[in-house]
Amino acid sequence: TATNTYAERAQQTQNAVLKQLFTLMAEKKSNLAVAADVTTKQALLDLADMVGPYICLLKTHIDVVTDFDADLVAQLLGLADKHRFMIFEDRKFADIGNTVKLQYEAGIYRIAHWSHFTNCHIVPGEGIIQGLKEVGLPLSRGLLLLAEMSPADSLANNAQYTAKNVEMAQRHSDFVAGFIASRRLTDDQDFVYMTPGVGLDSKGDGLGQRYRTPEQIITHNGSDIIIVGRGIYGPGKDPQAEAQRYQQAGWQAYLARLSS
Ligand code: UP6
Repeated sequence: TATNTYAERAQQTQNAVLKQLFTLMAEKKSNLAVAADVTTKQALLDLADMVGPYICLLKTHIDVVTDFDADLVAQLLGLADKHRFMIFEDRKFADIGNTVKLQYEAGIYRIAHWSHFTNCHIVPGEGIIQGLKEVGLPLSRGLLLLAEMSPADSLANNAQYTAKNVEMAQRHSDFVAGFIASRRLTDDQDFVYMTPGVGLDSKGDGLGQRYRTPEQIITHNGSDIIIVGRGIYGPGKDPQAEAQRYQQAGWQAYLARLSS
């Protein structure tokens, strides 16, 4: 699972959004993304401001915010500037190309206009990537394919399905920036790997979620970014202290990979 450093990969990639991500990962010494699954505007802004210094990426589910408005987006972008992190709306698109174009570009969320990254399932076929690309590429956005999922029994965790994701990513490498997966899937270092289902204190949540450690994911599986949600702001947690802890654990795991 040896890879070049994030800084080297920032130099090597032709993809502007990936270059920006790898560069700020190297500069902030962070491969931590926080999954900000909170349901009010203020809670989301407070969390982003608290964890901002420790993360490379803020992952949102913007449709769970009860009092969403355009000002939330403006303030989030302000925090992204202040703390230097990028934004990934975890929309998990899953419809035909024409429909996802509308969902990505329009509606009340207008995701393409503010989110650096988004993601999709390839269940509908390659048209989903083509549709999202028509909207996202002119805006210099990046797409992640859900090549695997964290629950053990996910239907995406199937060798043939996962391999199809890699093939489609290679055919659309101008727009596909990488994968949601538990491990590195190709030798091509131009793709970034992001892994959810990471936790240091818990093994699961009783609803199918499965947690693995940064060491497993980054050192041994060769993924690049750990995505942590409730491990950072769950009941009784101090989000700032936990973000710092996961940043350190993620970075140590990366250094261990480089020296192995
Ligand atoms: N997520 C997963 N597993 C996947 C894909 N995405 O957990 O395969 C997302 C969830 C959630 C976050 O939608 O936002 O990652 C995990 O949160 P948690 O750390 O609180 O479990």
